Amino acid sequence: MDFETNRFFSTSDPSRFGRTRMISGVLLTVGMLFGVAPAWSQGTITSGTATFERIHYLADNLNNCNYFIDGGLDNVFEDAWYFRVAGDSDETAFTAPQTESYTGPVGEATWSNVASRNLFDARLSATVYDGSSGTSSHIVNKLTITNISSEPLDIDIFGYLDFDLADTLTDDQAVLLEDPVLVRVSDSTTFGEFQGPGAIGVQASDTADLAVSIRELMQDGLVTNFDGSGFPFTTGDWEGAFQWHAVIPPGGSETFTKAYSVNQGLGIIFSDGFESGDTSAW
Ligand SMILES: [Ca+2]
Ligand SMILES: [Ca+2]
Ligand SMILES: [Ca+2]
Ligand SMILES: [Ca+2]
Repeated sequence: MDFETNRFFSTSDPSRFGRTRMISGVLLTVGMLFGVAPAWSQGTITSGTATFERIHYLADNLNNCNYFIDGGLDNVFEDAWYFRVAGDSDETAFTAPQTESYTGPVGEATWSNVASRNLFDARLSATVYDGSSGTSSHIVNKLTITNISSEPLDIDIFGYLDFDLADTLTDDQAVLLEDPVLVRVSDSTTFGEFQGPGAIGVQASDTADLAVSIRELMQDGLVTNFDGSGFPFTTGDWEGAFQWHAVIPPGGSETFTKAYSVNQGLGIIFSDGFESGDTSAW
């Protein structure tokens, strides 16, 4: 009870509403009251009986996406991305994109001239895959950064995920299966994996612990580099993220992949060379 209370209006940023399970209409009203309602992107991608619903792109504690497997419970509270260009004093969130499309299993969003800095464009492609078993699925998110400047772009990318497996937020646990690129999260009924191929760092925390919460670290006014802390994660409201680093030449692009699954492993997906995975091996 206490942490729910504490999370509500717990920071100086009025957009950081505490986690609630209010209906979206109430949330929208509250957001409008404070004039900080994010762009309410709406889009759904599906594969078989797996559905991923994008509500908005910023992780703002308002539940920015839903991941339903076989018409059952939602498994994800928020999924978001951040960046930091060399020399920046803190990370910056990717907020509302300029374009969005949702067709079949594929959702795409684009950001042109991100943050009006004349440094880079971004494109996010998300593909959901139904699993081979009744209650399994995975989703692959690819964020492509294109350097539009005349200088090399030295950039760190952060891929964030707040699993609430089986739509219960206080009972998730997590371990690092492969440091720093593969995490296993589980509760008593459900497990999920979270993978960041090529990541240089990973970190986890409890969203209720504001001193170390990753969403707080992404806006704390300081440079944040992940150190692997937060594992093993004992029971709580797990959140985690990967960090990648790249130096992208003028005109060049680099793609960062963040994948996660429910009730199936992910390791084979990226080790067999096929993102759709060899389901016979799971
Ligand atoms: Ca959700
Ligand atoms: Ca749970
Ligand atoms: Ca920071
Ligand atoms: Ca969580």
